[in-house]
Order: sequence, then structure tokens, then C-alpha cells
Amino acid sequence: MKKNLVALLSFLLVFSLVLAGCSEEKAEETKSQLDVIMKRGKLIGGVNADIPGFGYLDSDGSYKGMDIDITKAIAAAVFGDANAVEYRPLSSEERFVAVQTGEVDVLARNTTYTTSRDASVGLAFAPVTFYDGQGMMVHKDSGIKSLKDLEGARISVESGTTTELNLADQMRKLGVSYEPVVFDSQDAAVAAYEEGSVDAYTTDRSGLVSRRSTLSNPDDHIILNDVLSKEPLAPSVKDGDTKWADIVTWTVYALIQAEEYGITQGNVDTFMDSDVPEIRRFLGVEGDLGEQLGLKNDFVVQIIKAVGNYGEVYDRHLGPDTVFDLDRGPNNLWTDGGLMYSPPFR
Ligand SMILES: N[C@@H](CCC(=O)N[C@@H](CS)C(=O)NCC(=O)O)C(=O)O
Repeated sequence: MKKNLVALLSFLLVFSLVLAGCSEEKAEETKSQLDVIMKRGKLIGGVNADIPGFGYLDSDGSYKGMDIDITKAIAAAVFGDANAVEYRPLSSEERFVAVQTGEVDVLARNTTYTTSRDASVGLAFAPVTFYDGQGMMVHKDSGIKSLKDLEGARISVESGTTTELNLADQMRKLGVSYEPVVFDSQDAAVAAYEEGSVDAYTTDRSGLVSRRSTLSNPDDHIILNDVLSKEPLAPSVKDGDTKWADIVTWTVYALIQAEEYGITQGNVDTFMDSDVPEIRRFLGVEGDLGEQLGLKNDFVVQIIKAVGNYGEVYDRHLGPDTVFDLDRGPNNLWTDGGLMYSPPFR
């Protein structure tokens, strides 16, 4: 009898431990980074501090660039306040660990969306915010006109990037032998190129255009026409938290969709009494799309008021009134022959 009681009690103990274990797992499963961010009262954004046009620390102490505006848009979606952000400048090498460990809530730092980063590095990517490709910069007076002219050249490249890998692939394909000179910071890679200890510098074309503008004589350098790769740059979050990933994803889509509707930072208020059903839903005048995401229903209005639509963000940092004057190319809306397309807000 006593034996049976002991057996029953041990069974109940083990059973309750198993149950407790299960419910703990469940509680962890449903906890989203969104709750942490809300409680903290600000977003922590991993960014670049050195690439004018995309992410850089201005001399006035503020961060500026396309990736910075994407980060601001996310803060506006969550808090209705684009300034509720703490920026963490990250190097190419540091960026993934910072997402994996939760040091940053989101990474918006000229990062290429690739299979391995999605599958094994532990990132979940939001939609592409800039379609880029890898390029090569050389001194104008070098006579180098294409990749084939780089036989025997020393080429500076950064570690921890897709750049390093693409260079090897493309040169192998062309049968061109070269010497990669690998640096762990862009400043060092560019300095080696500018002083002439290497013959060429390769990175994303956006990065080349950006860094060329910071050289002492930008006109002395050319970017070759060869495009070595596809570099779709996208924000990312830690894998496994769909609630938070959805918010970042639909923030990017909101920017793109706003441009398609012609809704801008300046005219968004005039759309609030639109009688077009899709626009009413998009702006949260009708329906509860915001609440479905865990946000307020006017989150899209907050995004547009904070940074404008995708086209406005692009023009502010890379458009005709900037030193870059970068053609939109694939970064045009799909309705203008580009790749920027948002699924329906419904
Ligand atoms: N898009 C590529 C390259 C990204 C990258 O890190 N580019 C360099 C050159 S534009 C950079 O941002 N360097 C700045 C630094 O590491 O501080 C990738 O995701 O691997």
C-alpha cells in the first residue's frame, strides 16, 4: 500500500514537472521581442556609421541615411515616435552576432539577403529595401577598364562580407588571377586603395559610390561597368519571432505602398477622408490591420509622417539633389519597371 502511494506521488511529481516544462516552453514561444521593445520604450537599431547615403554618423552627431530612415520608420510604427531609437554602429564582422544575441532588435545595415544568412546564421529577412550589385573601383589613370584587366592585381576587400566570396567566384569564372587583400574595416580597405598599395577596391556599388564621394579627388576614380553579383540589401531580425518580423516586414511594405498610392509626408493628412476602401484600410481609418500586427491602427500614418514614402526616403539620401544622384533602376516601383512591390494591405 505504502509502496503504491510512493509510486503514485512520484508519478504525480514527474507529471507536474513535465507540465511545468511544457508551459514554460509555451510562455517563451509566445514572448516576442515586441514586448521587450515596448517595455524598454525604444528600439535598438544595428546600423552602419560609415556609408553616406545609407548609414553614417554625421558631424552634427546624428545618424543619417536610407537604412537609418528604415529604422526610424519601424520606431514610428511601434511608438509613433521616429526618435525612439538607440543606434548601435556595427562592423561587417560584428553585425550578425549582435542580432543573434539580441543586442540589437533590428539590423538595417547594407546587408545582403542570402540563403545561408537566412537558414543558418539565424536571421529572418524583411523585404529588400535596396537592390544592389557588387562593383569594382579603380584609379582612372590605371588604364583598367574591366575585370579582365585585373590580372595580377591586388584588390582590397572586407572580411565577413558577401563581397569577399563573390570576388573569388567571378575571378575564377573569368580565369583572372589576383591577390585579395582582406581588411576588417572599410576605412582600412579604402585607405589602402587610395594610397595605392592595392590596385582596386571592391564592395557593393552603393558602397563604392558612397565612399568615392569621401575620397580627396572623387573624379580620379572610376567604377567599372562590371557587376559581380546580386546584392539585395534588406533589414533583418532574429529568426523565430514571427510577430516582430511581421512588424518590420510590413513597415517596409508600408513605405512602398505609400509611394504607389502617391501618399507623401506632406499630403498624408489629406488622404484621411479618402473614400477609396484600400486607402482607408491602409491608413487605419477603417479595419484593424495595425491591431492584427500588435500595433496601433494608424501605424502607417505614423510611418509616413515620420519619413515619407519609399521614394521620398530614396530621394532624400540618394536622389538627384544629393551628391550620389543614383538612378533608381530596379529600385523603382513595379509600376515604373522596377522591383518594389507590396502585397495588399488587407
Ligand atoms: N552587402 C554586403 C557587404 C556589406 C558591407 O559590410 N559592406 C562594407 C563596405 S560598403 C561596409 O559596410 N563596411 C563598413 C564597415 O565594416 O565598417 C554584405 O552584406 O556582406
